Amino acid sequence: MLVLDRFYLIVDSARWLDRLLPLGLRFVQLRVKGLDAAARRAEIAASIAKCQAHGATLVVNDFWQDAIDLGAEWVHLGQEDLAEADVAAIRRAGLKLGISTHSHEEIDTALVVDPDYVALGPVYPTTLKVMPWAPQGLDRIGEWKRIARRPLVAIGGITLERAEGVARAGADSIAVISDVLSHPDPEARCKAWLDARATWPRAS
Ligand code: TZP
Ligand code: MG
Repeated sequence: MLVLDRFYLIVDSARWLDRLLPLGLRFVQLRVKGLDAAARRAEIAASIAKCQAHGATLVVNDFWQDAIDLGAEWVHLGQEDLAEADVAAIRRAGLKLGISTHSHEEIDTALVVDPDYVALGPVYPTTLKVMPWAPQGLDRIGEWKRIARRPLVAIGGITLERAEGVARAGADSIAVISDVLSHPDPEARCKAWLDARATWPRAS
């Protein structure tokens, strides 16, 4: 089975990468919203180049056609994106695919396209995204692992203090936004995550 880095940072701009990649980040998602096409493609291209220069892997959120055109390795899709995406084209281009899920129906839908990971969220309450789903809690992680039978990414409201519990519950990788990017010292916080992840037990 594919092994994901246990720390998965999500950034909203390529500028974060100059600051955080030198710390040893290995798995990063670029999640840009609200840019015009040219600005968005420039962000994606810059992020791919920066990650390549540091031996890190970039996952492009939402914009699967840009990800193909610009030579990304991974794309991440939500359920609405998945409904409109050409998954066959993504696969033909050799990209790996991660999919967000929040309910049993959504994981059933996700598994039809045989994704390389499934993300479950929000594990805890998150302020970053307005969502109709109640926090999933840790028990859901074990359940999702059994259903998904592939790498599981846990996301939503996960702080460094909560991370070990999330890993123990079975998450293969933990995706984080605000605990790092809204921290007064993002570099120090990112480094603390990178150090901590080596100490987490693997559930299976
Ligand atoms: N999908 C589910 S929760 C979430 C997304 C994009 C936001 C995660 O952000 P944070 O700050 O780590 O809670
Ligand atoms: Mg999306």
